[in-house]
Amino acid sequence: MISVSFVIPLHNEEKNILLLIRRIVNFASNKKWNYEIIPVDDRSTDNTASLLKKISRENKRLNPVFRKKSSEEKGNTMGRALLEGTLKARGEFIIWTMGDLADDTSTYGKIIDKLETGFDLVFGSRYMPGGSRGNLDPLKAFLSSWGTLLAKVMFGVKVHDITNAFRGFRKNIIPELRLSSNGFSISPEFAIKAYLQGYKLGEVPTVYTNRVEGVSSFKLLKMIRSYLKLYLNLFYQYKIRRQIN
Ligand SMILES: Nc1nc2c(ncn2[C@@H]2O[C@H](COP(=O)(O)OP(=O)(O)OP(=O)(O)O)[C@@H](O)[C@H]2O)c(=O)[nH]1
Ligand SMILES: [Mg+2]
Repeated sequence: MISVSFVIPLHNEEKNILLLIRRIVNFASNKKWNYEIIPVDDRSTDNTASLLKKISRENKRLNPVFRKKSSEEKGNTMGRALLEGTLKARGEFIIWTMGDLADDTSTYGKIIDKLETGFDLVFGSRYMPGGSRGNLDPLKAFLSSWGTLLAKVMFGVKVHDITNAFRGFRKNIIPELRLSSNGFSISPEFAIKAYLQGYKLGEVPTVYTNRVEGVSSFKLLKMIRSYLKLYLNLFYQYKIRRQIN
């Protein structure tokens, strides 16, 4: 039985993907984990897909997904990719880790250790003591801390970093949450819903590294708009409608 599934969202990461997979393989083999890696490519126009096809023929632990954009999908679809990879995953524990080498490999072990002590969702946290946002640019740092602060004020979520998609969780919590964000808002949506449904949230410190290679998919205004829309919807759904009913 597979115990850990790594799910990696990818869009045009030909310069990063091989190194990331090598790092995961080294880490998970050293730990003697029974693991699989599910890279989820979304319409990359570089060599990401062909590289994935080649290496997955050589390594049976790789189980890639190649998404085709459906007609109603617009813009960034990282959220959909992460969910699709998660549904395909066979592990008891899932780790979402980014395809641009942003996440510190040594955090994988800390996440799994914490999940094994009974937590349901464990964040790689840049903002808790011991964590660091590294060289993340100040505007993004502001936005990401603001996203976490607002979730604390509006919903009472107590962890320090919910906007980082880097996290691990028990696969069996996913169906009940009915996550629906297409893009980057999947990160706060997952955290807020899991908290409100009573799951046990934990965090471990991690050090973030800004991408060195490849092109960013980050769009500031779209991100702010989608976060606000998400938070207001969840507030209505969980705080107002439930009180009326
Ligand atoms: N499957 C999929 N992955 C995506 C999509 N957009 C971005 N990604 C991946 O999601 C991860 C995060 O995207 P990034 O472009 O790094 O976004 P960011 O971290 O906000 O910005 P930078 O790191 O500064 O570039 C990376 O692994 C991307 O390859 C998408 O539409 N589909
Ligand atoms: Mg990134």
